[in-house]
Amino acid sequence: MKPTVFITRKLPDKSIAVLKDQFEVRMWEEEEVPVPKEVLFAEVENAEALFTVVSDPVTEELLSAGKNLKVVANMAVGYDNIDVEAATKRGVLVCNTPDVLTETTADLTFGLLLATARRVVESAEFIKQGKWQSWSPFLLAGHDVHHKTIGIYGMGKIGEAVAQRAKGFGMEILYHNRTRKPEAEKVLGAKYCSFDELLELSDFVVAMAPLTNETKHMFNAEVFSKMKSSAIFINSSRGAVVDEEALYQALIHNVIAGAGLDVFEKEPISQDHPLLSLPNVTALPHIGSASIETRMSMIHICVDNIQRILTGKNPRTLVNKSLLSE
Ligand code: 8YV
Repeated sequence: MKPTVFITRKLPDKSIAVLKDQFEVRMWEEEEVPVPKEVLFAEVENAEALFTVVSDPVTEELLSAGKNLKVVANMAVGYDNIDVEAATKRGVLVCNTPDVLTETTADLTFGLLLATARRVVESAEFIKQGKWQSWSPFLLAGHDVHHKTIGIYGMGKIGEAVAQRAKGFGMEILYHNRTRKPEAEKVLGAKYCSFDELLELSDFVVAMAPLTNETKHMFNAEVFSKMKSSAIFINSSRGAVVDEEALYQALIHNVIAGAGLDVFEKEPISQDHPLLSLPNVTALPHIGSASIETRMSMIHICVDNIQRILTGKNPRTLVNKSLLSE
């Protein structure tokens, strides 16, 4: 019998042809509705490989149901949706998709920064709604980006790619990270500083950190109160690094000037989410890596990893690396 692969989202046929040739491929086909829990559990019971996205919680309970599971291939660089410890305990390989999405996510992050500072979305709505009656000096005037100070919290690969873009805009680049990044300091002129200094000095504070127990809700009321009142906060990493209620309060009380958000604590958010009611918030539906080229590359890595693992080879990318060295 061929090993079974279960895919939780509808993918283009041609992108999974390699899997279809060799394995029994089952896929949740509905694009508007996520796979229901009971269907997911029933599918995982018979699967050797599971193809997931970040909005699929891969819990210890799900992993226990997957008695034959060998691999979870997550179509994302982040894997906070997966209980990696539970997977490792069961010998299940967890694969992600690093590198291929770095530049694409940095483009979106910088675009979100520009859009928020220069009120691009608001201005586009304004003209479409027929509100452009006359010219006035401060009509939809925003704030400059060039030559301002950007503070990047989390200088991983995407953080560095954002810094590269900031350099092109003549910005002063500050960063805070668990470890120093000599290359970014040398090549991009980025300056390492404490988290508090970053908050106090930056015109744009960009959250680029993965979601962990340490980073959860780290952007809270106290943190927002340390930022400039003219600061714009940008988040395209994970929603839960922010205390959303604290951000809402900071925005309505002018503690900070605006926010550009590609991610939210519980996605998808509904239209009545309080942050969506604020004119100084630019909100996007988690599209950081969403270019056709990059999404195809991400699928390709997942497919390749599944194919390799189910045929006894090592994957190209692996999160729980200890499993291969045993
Ligand atoms: C995912 C992401 O592609 O890579 C990540 O960590 O958040 C996105 O790029 C998307 O959320 C689907 O899993």
